[in-house]
Amino acid sequence: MSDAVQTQSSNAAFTKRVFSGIQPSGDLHLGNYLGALKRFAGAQNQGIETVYCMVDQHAITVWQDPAELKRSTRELAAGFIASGIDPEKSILFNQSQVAEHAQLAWVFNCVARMGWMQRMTQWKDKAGKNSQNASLGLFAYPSLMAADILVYHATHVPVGEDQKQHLELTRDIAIKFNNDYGVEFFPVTEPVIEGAATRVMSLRDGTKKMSKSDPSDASRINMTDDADTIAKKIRKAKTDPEALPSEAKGLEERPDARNLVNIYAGLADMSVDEVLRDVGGKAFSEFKPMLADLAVAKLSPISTEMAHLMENQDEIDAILRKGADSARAIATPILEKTYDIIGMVR
Ligand code: AQP
Repeated sequence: MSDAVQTQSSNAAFTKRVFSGIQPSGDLHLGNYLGALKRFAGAQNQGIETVYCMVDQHAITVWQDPAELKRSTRELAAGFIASGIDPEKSILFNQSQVAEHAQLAWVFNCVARMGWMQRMTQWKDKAGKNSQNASLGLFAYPSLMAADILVYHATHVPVGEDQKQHLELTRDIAIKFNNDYGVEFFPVTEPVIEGAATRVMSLRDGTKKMSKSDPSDASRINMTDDADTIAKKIRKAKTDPEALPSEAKGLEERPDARNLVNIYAGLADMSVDEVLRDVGGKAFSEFKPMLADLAVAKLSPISTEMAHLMENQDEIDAILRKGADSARAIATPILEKTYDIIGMVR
């Protein structure tokens, strides 16, 4: 999609480093878990350097209640840790504590083009018909996201399918910067979007993604929902009257059914075909309780741990401060070098 010319063919010169972030803009849900958190822990446990961030500056691109933003940031940190992110192994912090993100974002605002931003589907979806009234920050969101990633020279970014377009824009910004200044300074980041549930859909509409901002709480499973609530939401999830097929292609025209099977596959670490080999031919009245049991078994230990961690908020704050110090140790020299490349006197 870009006006940038692709010249950099590999990231061979860069050490493999993973970066990803989540907005503290509401309650974490099953989409965030399967599309992001679960895979973040996977990358950490492969021994790769991992940097994970609560992107509070992204959250304020739409209005956030200040007290609620603080609570959500700490709860999100608890969600990361309860999902297996170990602050001793990964760098874990909130974005606003590392000023280099916003500083590099300004540079990228001057590299990225208005037309690139205007094409972003998230901008079109979130700003809607009222775009003149949307914040400038919401428009420039992908530029800050590029800075989040590139200020660490991150080479790999695990995200859900919904973030693919923003990552392509991150690549375009890196390529244009490198071309404009005749350097190979920023890596051309690889999106890591794999597995069965990289796009978890709404339980009320299998064509819409599960989202924190959906006004219907029944559309999503929150990570803090108790067992009864999870079972009730799955029981009420939209489906169709047919039994489950025994092969994935039988789900092609059945978005609601496909979503529930995808969720099962994501939670069980199975492929969709493996799930259908076991449950093909079953009615939803039989499959839904199986899915509810699996969801409760996987999510309950996480929500219990989150509640436990939230009892000691000072400890969470200390973890985030320490993580921010480690993040700055990587980001500061990269920003300094960027300033030098673009000709800022230091
Ligand atoms: N439905 C989803 N399926 C798979 N992955 C998802 N992610 C979000 N929703 C799904 C992944 O979670 C990570 C963090 O997302 P985010 O909170 O930073 O932003 P978002 O994508 O805008 O999430 P929401 O829930 O839709 O928030 P709102 O409603 O506030 O916009 C990303 O890796 C994302 O891919």
